[in-house]
Amino acid sequence: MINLVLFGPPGAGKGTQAAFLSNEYQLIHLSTGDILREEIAADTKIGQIAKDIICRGELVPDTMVINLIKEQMDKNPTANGFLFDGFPRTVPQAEALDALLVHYGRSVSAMLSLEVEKEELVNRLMNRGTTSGRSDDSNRSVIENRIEVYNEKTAPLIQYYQSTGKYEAVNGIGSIEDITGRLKRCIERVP
Ligand code: B4P
Repeated sequence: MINLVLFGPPGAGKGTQAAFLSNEYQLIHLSTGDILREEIAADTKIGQIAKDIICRGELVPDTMVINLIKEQMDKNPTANGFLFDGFPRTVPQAEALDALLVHYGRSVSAMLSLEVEKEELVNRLMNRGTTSGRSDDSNRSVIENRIEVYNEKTAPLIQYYQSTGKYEAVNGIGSIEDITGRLKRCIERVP
């Protein structure tokens, strides 16, 4: 049973790679970005709160995303494993994930960190913004804010997972297939 954290800055390719990996390893794909966008589309209370925060490129409150992840895990008690995409994004989220997994007798198997430099991230997201309809992808200053928020609040998780020996850096530049291959080689080394 494996539980993977797919990590990286905005636009690193987490969502893109998660689709292949969850299928290949029969894992439940949990993307907090996708879940929040569903809440926004359904105009729920959570969606109404998240909408403006996402538009500005900030992070939604920890308790909100932790509860959303818990709900999804509770719905899938017999899952083969989970692929967490875009979660955790803060140290309190990582601590909450560890506690949730302990509750199910599981733990994080590996944290796979896609490494892509800033200019490439901005280009990819601006490019996606031309077709995605995502408000957070269509404005350069919002994209740059997302990257700053990542550096300030999310990048410290690298140290968090390094300290437990779970961190694996993966070059996120190249063709989508090549990057999938790199990620699969890391997953196959997971004990
Ligand atoms: P996410 O949905 O997680 O947004 P993301 O970081 O842009 O996704 P990703 O990196 O997966 O991009 P993708 O693969 O699609 O979050 C959106 C917002 O929700 C956050 O800013 C935050 O406000 C909120 N949120 C989400 N989770 C949260 C949490 N845990 N706590 C608090 N707030 C949270 O790739 C991007 C583009 O690159 C695509 O167009 C893709 O086609 C392209 N691409 C991918 N791989 C490529 C490659 N190898 N070469 C060229 N292009 C590539």
